[in-house]
Amino acid sequence: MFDALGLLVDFFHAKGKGLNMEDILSAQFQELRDLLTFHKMDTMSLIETFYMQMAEIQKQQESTEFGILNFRAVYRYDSHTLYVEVLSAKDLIPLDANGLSDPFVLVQLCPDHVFPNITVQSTQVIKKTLHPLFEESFEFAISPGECQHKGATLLFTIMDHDLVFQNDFAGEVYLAMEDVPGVSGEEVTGYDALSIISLPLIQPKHKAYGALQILARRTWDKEAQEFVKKRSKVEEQAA
Ligand SMILES: [Ca+2]
Repeated sequence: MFDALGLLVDFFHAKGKGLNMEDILSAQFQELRDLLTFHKMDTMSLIETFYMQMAEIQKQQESTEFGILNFRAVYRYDSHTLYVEVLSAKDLIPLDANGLSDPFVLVQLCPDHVFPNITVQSTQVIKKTLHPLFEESFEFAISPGECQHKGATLLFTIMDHDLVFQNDFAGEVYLAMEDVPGVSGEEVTGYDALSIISLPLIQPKHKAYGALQILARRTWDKEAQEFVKKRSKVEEQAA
């Protein structure tokens, strides 16, 4: 008798050289379980999940396809202040006809509902380079509770400034606040002694599976739609 399932199992198994059957089933099960969990979540939790997923995707990226951002970040419990120093970037993608870009970096704390009073800050524009040196410092007054909130994320958006046309998107860098030195309450030595964090830029094609798609389906929910619209704008700028 023709045994389709048996063939399929053999195919994936590849006589022990291929994928483990347990892995195949558990990956599918995991996906389904995530989907069911997401459906039950309220919109705020889904937005928090989106940032957690992006920070996780960021951690898996080793490629430098869109360049690298170098920065320092530290949270000080004594002053309830997050200090961020945007140092430099290298190997950014050229977004101008001259084969260069005019990069600047937006520094932002996400999600908005966790940091409602924090405005987006920006570096200066560095003209005509793919290896900009920014060396600019920013401070954010936030509580330890906000830092430890589910999904709390430090987000850098690297843009190419354009005088005539809309600014172009060069990439994003996500860092979960829980990974910022000092957030867990540990002693942090002098600011200058802090090591530089170097992370590759990612683009929206590194899409978070799940949370964003489910938010998009909530057409009746104003907050979900606003969030999806904001993310769509980033995707358009990246196109
Ligand atoms: Ca430009």
